[in-house]
Amino acid sequence: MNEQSDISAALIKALRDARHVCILTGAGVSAESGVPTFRDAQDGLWAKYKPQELATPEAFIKDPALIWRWYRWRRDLVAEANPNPGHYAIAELEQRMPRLTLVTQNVDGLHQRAGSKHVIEFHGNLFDDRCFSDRTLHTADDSLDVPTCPDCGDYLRPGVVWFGEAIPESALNDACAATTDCDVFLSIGTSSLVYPAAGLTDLASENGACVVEINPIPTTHSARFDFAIAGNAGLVLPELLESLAP
Ligand code: BV8
Repeated sequence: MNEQSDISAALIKALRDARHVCILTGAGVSAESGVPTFRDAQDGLWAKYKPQELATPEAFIKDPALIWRWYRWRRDLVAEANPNPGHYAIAELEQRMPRLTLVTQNVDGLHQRAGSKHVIEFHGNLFDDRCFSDRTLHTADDSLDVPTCPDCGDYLRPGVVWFGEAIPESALNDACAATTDCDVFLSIGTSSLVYPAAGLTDLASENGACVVEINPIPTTHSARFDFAIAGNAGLVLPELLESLAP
């Protein structure tokens, strides 16, 4: 059944009047593309691991071959996935809004494949291969269980930000500047558990933005939002787009 989401007239007005909209997305936006979220139980071989325990430099140092197997499994899974209506609606919003900044915690590249032009990849990109020592970009030899850097011989690693690692400076600065400046901040498909990304909502609110959560399940932060829309991104965002049409 195509239930109408509770998109209020006040929210539509705030979006229509907005000079600058900032969007933060999390794994929930890719869930409808078949990409498991960080809280979903993993299947098969990976069921016995927790993503939070694998996505760390310590796990990589302990068993680089295991970590490469996990990321190659995720790369194959994402390569088979397609953007969903939620991704496309965000890309369309970027065309319609006077200014829209998209900050994503997702590393799957689906926003770019859906047509979003300017994406701040807060946690890096799954498909980048970087030298473990100096983070320079390279192309891994996939015939090797653990590819090495052609410059220094150290291991290559996926170009994502692991737990305990700093957010890339430019991504952090650009995301904070946009969050501070925006009039409306949409937090979509995130449990708001991972920092510093989860702190952007408070930063937006403290700087006077109207803050909106879109998530089928209430989060620990839901009460902090001016609007909390209970629904799947792939349903709510196209409806939001339609409500904005003149
Ligand atoms: C940092 C890339 C400091 C990797 C990811 C001890 C030591 C150091 C740091 C810490 C520490 N303790 C805590 C911290 C901070 C830590 C943190 O926040 N930990 C949490 C667990 C408490 N943060 C960090 O470590 C960060 N760095 O603090 O550095 C520093 C500073 C200077 C110098 C050195 C260090 C780095 C965090 C980045 C981690 N990397 N990803 C990879 O992908 O392999 S995070 C990972 O979680 C993904 O990016 C994911 O997107 C992100 C957040 O999760 P969500 O996106 O919210 O996904 P989740 O599954 O949780 O929720 C999905 C939601 O979607 C749910 O609410 C669900 O209801 C909803 N949903 C489902 N379906 C839909 C939907 N919504 C809409 N529509 C649907 N259809």
